[in-house]
Amino acid sequence: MENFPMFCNQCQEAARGTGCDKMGVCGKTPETANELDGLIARLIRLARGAVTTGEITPETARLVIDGLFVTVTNVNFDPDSVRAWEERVDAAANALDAPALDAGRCGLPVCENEDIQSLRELVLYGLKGMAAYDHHAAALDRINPETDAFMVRTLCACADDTDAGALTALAMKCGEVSVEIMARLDGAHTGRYGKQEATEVTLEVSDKPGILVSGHDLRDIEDLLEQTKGTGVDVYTHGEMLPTHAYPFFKKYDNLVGNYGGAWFDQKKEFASFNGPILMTTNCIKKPSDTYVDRIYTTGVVRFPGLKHIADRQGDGRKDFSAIIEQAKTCAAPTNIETGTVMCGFGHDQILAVADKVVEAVKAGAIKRFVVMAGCDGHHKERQYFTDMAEALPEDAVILTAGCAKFRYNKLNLGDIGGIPRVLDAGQCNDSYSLAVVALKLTEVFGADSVNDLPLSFDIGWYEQKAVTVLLALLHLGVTGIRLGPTLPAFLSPGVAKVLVDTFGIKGIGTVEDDVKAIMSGDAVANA
Ligand code: SF4
Ligand code: SF3
Repeated sequence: MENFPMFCNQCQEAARGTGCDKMGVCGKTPETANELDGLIARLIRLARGAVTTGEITPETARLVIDGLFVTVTNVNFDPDSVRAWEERVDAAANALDAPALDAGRCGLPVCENEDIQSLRELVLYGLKGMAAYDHHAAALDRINPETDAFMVRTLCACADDTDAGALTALAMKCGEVSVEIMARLDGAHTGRYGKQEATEVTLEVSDKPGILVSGHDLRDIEDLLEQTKGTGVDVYTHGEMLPTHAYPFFKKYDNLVGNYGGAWFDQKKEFASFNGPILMTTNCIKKPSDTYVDRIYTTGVVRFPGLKHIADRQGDGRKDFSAIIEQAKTCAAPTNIETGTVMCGFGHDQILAVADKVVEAVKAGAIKRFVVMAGCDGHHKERQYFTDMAEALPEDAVILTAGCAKFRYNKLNLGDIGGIPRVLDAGQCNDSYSLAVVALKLTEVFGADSVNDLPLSFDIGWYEQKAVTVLLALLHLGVTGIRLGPTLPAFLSPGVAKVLVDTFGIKGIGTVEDDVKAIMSGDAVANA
C-alpha cells in the first residue's frame, strides 16, 4: 500500500475488485482520498475523546455523523472543503484533549490482521450509511440522542483492539440500530409530507425553463418549490428525488412538473440536455462536463471543486435558492429525452392499503413470489443482469424495490397482477425501511414463523455505503439467502466473506436463467 498514492475499497466499483490505488474510479483524486481518510482518522480521535471523557454532546455527535456522511462515495470531491471539516474536528478533539491516532488504511488504525481490518471496514462503512440516513432525518428535525451516541461509541470501538467476535457483534448491532434510524427517517418523511400515494409521473418536459433536483433531500426541494412558485420556472426530479411526486404535500406545487432522466451514473448525458440549472442535494455527483459546469450547484455536504455552493439554512429558515432561480430564467427549456410516465409511491402505507388484495392474490396463486430487487445502480455492464432478471421473472412474480437500482427496469412496463403493479417502488434508498415493514407485515398475515418462510427472495444491487447499512439491517432482521451483485464487496476478506456465506447464506448473483429458476422454486434458504 505504501507504494501507491491512495487506497479506497468502500464501493462496488473499487478498481479490479480490490481497491482504487492510483485514482478513484469515481473520480476521487489521491489528494481528496487522503484528506477523506484523514477526516476519518480525526473523527475516530474525536469519538475516542468523547467516549473517554464521557462527553458525547449533541454537537460532537452531529459533527461525527455529518463528517462520516462527507466520506460516503460521490458526496465530496473537494480537498479544501474536507480540510475545513478536518479543522473543525481537530478543534473539537483538541478541546477534549484526545490523543492523536496513528492511522493506516481507510483512516483506521494500522492493522496487520486482514480479517480484523475487513470487519473494521464493514463496521465503518455501515456507520457511514447510517450517518447518511441520520443526516436526512436530522434535516427534518428527527434526532435520537441514543442512536447518535451509539454511532460515536461504535466508531470508537471499531478502531480499538477489538477481536473478531466483538467486531462481528458490533456489525450486527449496527444493523439493529439502522432499523431505528431508517424508521425515524420514514417517520420524518411521512410526518412532514404525508403518506406516499401511488402516482404516475410524466417523463416529458414543459416549454418553460426548469431546475433539476438530484440527490435525496426532500427539505431542499421543498424550499426550492416554495421559492419558484409563480416565477415561471418549472422543477423536475432526477434519480432518487423521483418519489417527491408521491407525497401529498408536494402535489400542491403546479410547477413540480415531472422526472427527467434516470440513475446517477447517466448524469453527464442527461444534465447536458436539461439545459437549465441542476441542484445536487446529496450523493451521487460525478465530475461535471463543460456542457453544464456553469449551471450545476451543490448544497449541504456535497462538494466539487469550482462549483457554486448554496449555503446551509439557518435554524428553521429556508435555504436561499435565488441564484439558481435567476439563472434558470435565462436558460432554454429542457430537451425532451423520453416519453410516457413512470409509477412511484408504493411506500409501506400504500402497499399495506392493498394488503388484502395481495394476500388474496397469493392465496389464489396469482402471485407466486415477491422479489426484493432494491439497492443501487452503477456503471458495470454486469448490472444488465437486473434488467434481464426483471424481464425474465414470470408474470406471477412481483418486484419490490427502493433506491436507484430500479432505474434498470422501472420503465419496462411489466404489467400488473389484478391491478397490483408488478414493480412496486417504495421510493429512495432512504425508504428501504418500507420494504422491511412490508416483509414483516406479510410474515404476520401469512402466519409465517419468519421472513424466510415467505414466498420472498432478495436480489440486491449495491454500490455505496448506504447499501451496506441496509444489508446489515436485513441480516439483523434475520433474512437469509440474500443475493448480492454485481460483485461482492472488495472489503470482505476471504475469511469474513466465508462467515457471511456460512452464517447468512449470502451469495453473489449467478446467471439470469439459473437465478430465476432458483428464486421461483424458493431457494432463499435451501441454497445457502
Ligand atoms: Fe474507488 Fe469507490 Fe473509493 Fe471511489 S469510492 S475511490 S470508486 S472504491
Ligand atoms: Fe443511488 Fe447513489 Fe446508492 Fe440512493 S444515488 S441508492 S447509488
